[in-house]
Amino acid sequence: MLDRPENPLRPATRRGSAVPYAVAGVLAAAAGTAAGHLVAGLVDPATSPVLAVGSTLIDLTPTPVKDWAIAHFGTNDKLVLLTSVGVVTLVLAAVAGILSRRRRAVGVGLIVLLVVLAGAAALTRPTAGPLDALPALATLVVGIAALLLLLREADRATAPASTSGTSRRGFLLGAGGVTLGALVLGGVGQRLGSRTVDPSKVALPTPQSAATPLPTGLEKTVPGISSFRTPTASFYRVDTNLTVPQVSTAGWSLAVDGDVGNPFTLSFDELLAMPMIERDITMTCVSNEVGGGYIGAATWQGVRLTDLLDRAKVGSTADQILSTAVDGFTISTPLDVARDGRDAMVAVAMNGAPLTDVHGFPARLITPGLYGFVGATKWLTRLTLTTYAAQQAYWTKRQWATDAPIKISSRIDTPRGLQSIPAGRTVIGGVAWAQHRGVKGVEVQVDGGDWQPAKLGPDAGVDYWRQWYLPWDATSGQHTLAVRATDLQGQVQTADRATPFPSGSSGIQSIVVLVS
Ligand SMILES: Nc1nc2c(c(=O)[nH]1)N[C@H]1C(S)=C(S)[C@@H](COP(=O)(O)O)O[C@H]1N2
Ligand SMILES: [Mo]
Repeated sequence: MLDRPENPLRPATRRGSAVPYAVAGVLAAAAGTAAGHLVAGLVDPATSPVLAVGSTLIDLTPTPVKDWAIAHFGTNDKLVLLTSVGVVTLVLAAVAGILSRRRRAVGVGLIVLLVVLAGAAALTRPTAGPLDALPALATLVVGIAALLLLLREADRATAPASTSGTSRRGFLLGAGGVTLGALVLGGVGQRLGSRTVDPSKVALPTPQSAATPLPTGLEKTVPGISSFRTPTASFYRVDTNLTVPQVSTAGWSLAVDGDVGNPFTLSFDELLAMPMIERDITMTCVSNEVGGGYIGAATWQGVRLTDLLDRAKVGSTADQILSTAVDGFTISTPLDVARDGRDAMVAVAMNGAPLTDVHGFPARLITPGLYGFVGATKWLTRLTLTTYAAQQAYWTKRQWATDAPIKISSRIDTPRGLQSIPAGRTVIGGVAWAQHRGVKGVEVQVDGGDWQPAKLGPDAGVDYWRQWYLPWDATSGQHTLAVRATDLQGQVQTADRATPFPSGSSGIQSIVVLVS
């Protein structure tokens, strides 16, 4: 279409002639982004333009929108976000290309604006340093160079005089070259940026206070029930990070400071040299909906938080422990809760192995009984004793609760909602939790009838969940199953529904099964 003879008097209305300009914009953006990705691979993978913009959007997203995204996309929310940033960028780049056809400065200006936004995003991350501007600079230089080159070829290809294929070939060659360049730069950047730390090199000390061996769970006898201990590989993951921080133990340290008489900093080896405890603890995310999957149970090993606090000699004004991760993310833990005798710890191991990168290597906080966002800081690097009035953590600034004990709840694992099962004897089973208070009993209700007591699985302490099951003679038809738990103090799981925001969901899970 490009070399079709045209009416020289009306060049601007030729159909399709905007296409090379749109392509020029898109490819220039791709090449620039790829160059930025490469430089980010050398500096810090998280400063790659699309990632930096994505992280900034996560921080800026109002809580209701974030809740909606988590509810609709679940753990795909990050992929959806990055794809959206990419698509919007490419659409804007296409527009910039088309605008450049008439007013070069406008199109180029739009691209510059996009890069400036990406640069600003990278430079306003909590831990940003001057080097974090480099990916955006690379994006700018390569993006503008590619844009100007392709615009020149687009001009030639669409010029009224271009009736031969030569000029079109020039554009295609240019476009091909820029595409290839983008692929190479992006590919190398991806390789550089995906270097990972190797937690298996850490030699774990023997804990002074070991956990009692975990009893055998019901998973062998009740098919479909959650395993009593969640394997690390299937443990839920929740954090604000688009890329998993890769923290080497070599440069890592843990500082304890703020309102303390004796501030100190520990290297990783110094932390490992302290006495350690090992405990079975079930973690839950405040974003977990009733019946949801943001819960996992593991064995954790680490240094008692109170040992660190005692060594620092906490002052009299502090009411919270503000913990900071290597990327600047912060969590507040109420000081009185951390000191009430529960097994809060700076953990270095999960299920008998060093923490994995996604779960916070080399060290993280674990606070039994509190939702993760107020007690489970991953990639931990600082514990600051301060007040809620003086400093607010990430989620506190976003109006989430400061005091957030995990609510009593229970979940049906088997049968699954809307599952079709054959009539006859079957088993209803699942898990129930009331961390730090303990589960006394679980009851199941079939078709709105009486609450029937379920049988409980083994007990691994009040901070750990309980498996439960109830044999059931299923008759043909549609049935509604519900479950509720009671804690050791006799408090029954409420039927009152609450959303995860601001202090965790409540209500009773109810599922429908089809028996034939
Ligand atoms: N650094 C950091 N730590 C964090 C978070 C985070 O976003 N960044 N999220 C918290 C939340 S909301 C939860 S529920 C737990 C989840 O821990 P997991 O991913 O190991 O299951 O980590 C907590 N620690
Ligand atoms: Mo969470």
